[in-house]
Amino acid sequence: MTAGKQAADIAKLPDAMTHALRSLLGEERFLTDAESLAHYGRDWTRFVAPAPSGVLLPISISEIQTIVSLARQYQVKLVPSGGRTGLSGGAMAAKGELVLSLERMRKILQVDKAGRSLTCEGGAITGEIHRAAAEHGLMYPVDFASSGSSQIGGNIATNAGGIQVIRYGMTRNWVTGLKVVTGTGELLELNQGLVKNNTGLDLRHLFIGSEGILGVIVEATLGLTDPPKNPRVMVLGVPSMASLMHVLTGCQAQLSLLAFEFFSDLALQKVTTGQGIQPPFKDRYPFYALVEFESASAEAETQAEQLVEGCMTQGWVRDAVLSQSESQRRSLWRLREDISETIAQWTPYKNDISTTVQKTPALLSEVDALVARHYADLEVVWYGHIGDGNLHLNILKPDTVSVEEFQARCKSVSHHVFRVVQELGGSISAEHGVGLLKKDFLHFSRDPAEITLMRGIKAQFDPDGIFNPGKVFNA
Ligand code: 2HG
Ligand code: ZN
Repeated sequence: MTAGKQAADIAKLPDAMTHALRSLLGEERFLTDAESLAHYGRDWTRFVAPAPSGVLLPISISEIQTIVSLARQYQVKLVPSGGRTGLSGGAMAAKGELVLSLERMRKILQVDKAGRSLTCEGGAITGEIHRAAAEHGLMYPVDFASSGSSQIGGNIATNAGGIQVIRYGMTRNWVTGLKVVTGTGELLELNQGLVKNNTGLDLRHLFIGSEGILGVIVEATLGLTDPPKNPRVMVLGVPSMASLMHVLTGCQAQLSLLAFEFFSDLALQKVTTGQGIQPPFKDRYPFYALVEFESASAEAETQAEQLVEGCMTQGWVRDAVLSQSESQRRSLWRLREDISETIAQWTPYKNDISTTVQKTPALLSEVDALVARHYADLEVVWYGHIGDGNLHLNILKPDTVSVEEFQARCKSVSHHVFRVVQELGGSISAEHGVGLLKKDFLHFSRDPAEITLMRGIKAQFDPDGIFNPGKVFNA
């Protein structure tokens, strides 16, 4: 990327800071052209316009420390930036901040086969971590549709979930060590990749899910595990949420489960039409389950077939397809994994909500009734990680309505949705984080005492409020 037209916002940076950054990073790694500002200033959210002052591309921890100390000296804000695949505006730079991109710090530093761990720089791409682990016969098990461009620092800062949480848990479960640069410019080495370390408060966990408000993650050590044996996928046509829960109970008891996902009929229609892929069945059903399991032996396959037959006898499953090859397994996954990207063209209003698995049908039916009342004229698409109690609710913007009008209308209904979530003891953000989009609603999931403590912790790590201001809560 070459430096082009200077954006008006660059004037906001004190000259002395601009000079210091130019001499630290050169023209090549301090970008101020309009195209770069627009590109690096935004994540995958589309409700806020990017407006950073510049983009910084450091290549070392010491450069990052210098940047933080300059930011403190001149009171300029920094937005840590990974692959910017987030959906809550956590990586948006919309107020003249400097984007601190880790994209030039993406090396895999070490794979320790005996210790089953991998150490990498904060900008390492998730998919490259998967490949590096696979070269050693191991697996980093956090996976999702955006793993080709998302970076590990961002995954950790948002405690990313994904498609196999039911088996492996969230990112938090796999982080054994972190190096972070805090808002004071200090480099902290947290937990050093240790499996066992009971020496007081574990600050590593504060950075996991911190959304960049405490500092920036510059290096991570991750646990690795064995890859699953012969994973196979079934897609099931299901008449109701209650049936889906019966199927989940059966799968938990009888299969070595890797994923249990769901999507509605409208989600299936959008993804098959949008991506030009074949629907799994001739007939249509209200919901579909995508079940992935290990089929290490002939008995495992027979057991899965018997389970599906039993569910059909009960009326819980109406139709079923089981992958017969690796390429079929991948095609079936596309029915679920490609939904988000397919519906992005309708600038959806997204809600990423959860409750306990048991209460998930109640959450879906109550929220569904509510959105049917408020959005009778809009298309509502449901899908998600039903086996984790996590539902993705997407409301599609009609072409005739402006983004601003649509957002205002949806935001006013969010209060009602989040009240239902709160009453069911759930979370207003199961995996995408609070960022900019959910911060006005944080009190639906966290009580005032917790939020006060969060502010106090932020002040300890970042006394001048340099890092990611206005995200998670107002400064
Ligand atoms: C998924 O599960 C992602 O596909 C994206 O978390 C969800 O687009 C969404 O709402
Ligand atoms: Zn998801």
